[in-house]
Amino acid sequence: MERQKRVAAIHDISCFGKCSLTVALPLLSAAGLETCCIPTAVLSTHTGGFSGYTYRDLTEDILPVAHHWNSLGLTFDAVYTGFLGSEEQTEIIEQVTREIATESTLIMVDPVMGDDGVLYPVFSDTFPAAMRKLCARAHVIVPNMTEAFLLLDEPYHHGPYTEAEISRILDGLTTICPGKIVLTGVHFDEKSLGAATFDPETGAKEFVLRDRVDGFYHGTGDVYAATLLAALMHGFTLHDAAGIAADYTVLSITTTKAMDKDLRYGVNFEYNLPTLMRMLGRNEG
Ligand code: PXL
Repeated sequence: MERQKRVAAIHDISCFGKCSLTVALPLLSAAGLETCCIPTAVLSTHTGGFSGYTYRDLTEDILPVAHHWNSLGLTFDAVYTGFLGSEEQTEIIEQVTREIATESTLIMVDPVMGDDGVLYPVFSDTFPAAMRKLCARAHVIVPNMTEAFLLLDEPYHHGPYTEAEISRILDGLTTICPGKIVLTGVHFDEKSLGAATFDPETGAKEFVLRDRVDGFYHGTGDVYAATLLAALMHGFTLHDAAGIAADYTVLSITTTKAMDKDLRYGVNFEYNLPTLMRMLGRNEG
């Protein structure tokens, strides 16, 4: 049997609303990966559309977890970071990667900061600059359009975008992250939506577009990023992994749309997990 790959997911736990760790862990497990986690904060719900949520910042707990793992000699095939509980955590996560990542560890940073041109309310205006530094240590970053503009310190605009603009944004992001880039929320018209990828190894800029499903479905960025990582861990190329992530995200959205439920409650990514396993080639037996 092949060696099982081990991933450390570093995100918040939103106890209700399906995003961050409650999405990443089950998706990565379904992909056959050993999943470990460092929670960055605990919230009663995510911040997207709920009011009155609880918020416990776990900044102080992060490094002790990494020290302990280090003392146990644990190694990781990937470290995957998402929503961070405080600005200080961006530096702490850099230290964590120094402790638990080896030369062969893939560091994937989803620079979770905002949506629809708006910084999430828990972050201050200085957060994007701090996130920029963390992206410099990543082998893969997965910003959405809002996060890309924040990282580039440029004013957001809604799209549709042109190929030339997306290409320019990818070029800008290469000055922030030396690794692979998967830019989500890319669209050239109102009918489609997808991602643009840049692979510094080949220099290729490619697009992965799918039919747009109307509506704002919460947590889809996390479904996309976790599935992307799962596919990369299974050896798919960046472009193919971006395609699998797009297909699985669309599937989760269309399943949710058919259920007609409160969109703040997250997408039904669970229903199609057997399909994800097949997409990743885990359908034998
Ligand atoms: O899905 C990104 C995310 C993660 N964690 C928290 C959030 C959000 C988006 O709103 O609020 C707490």
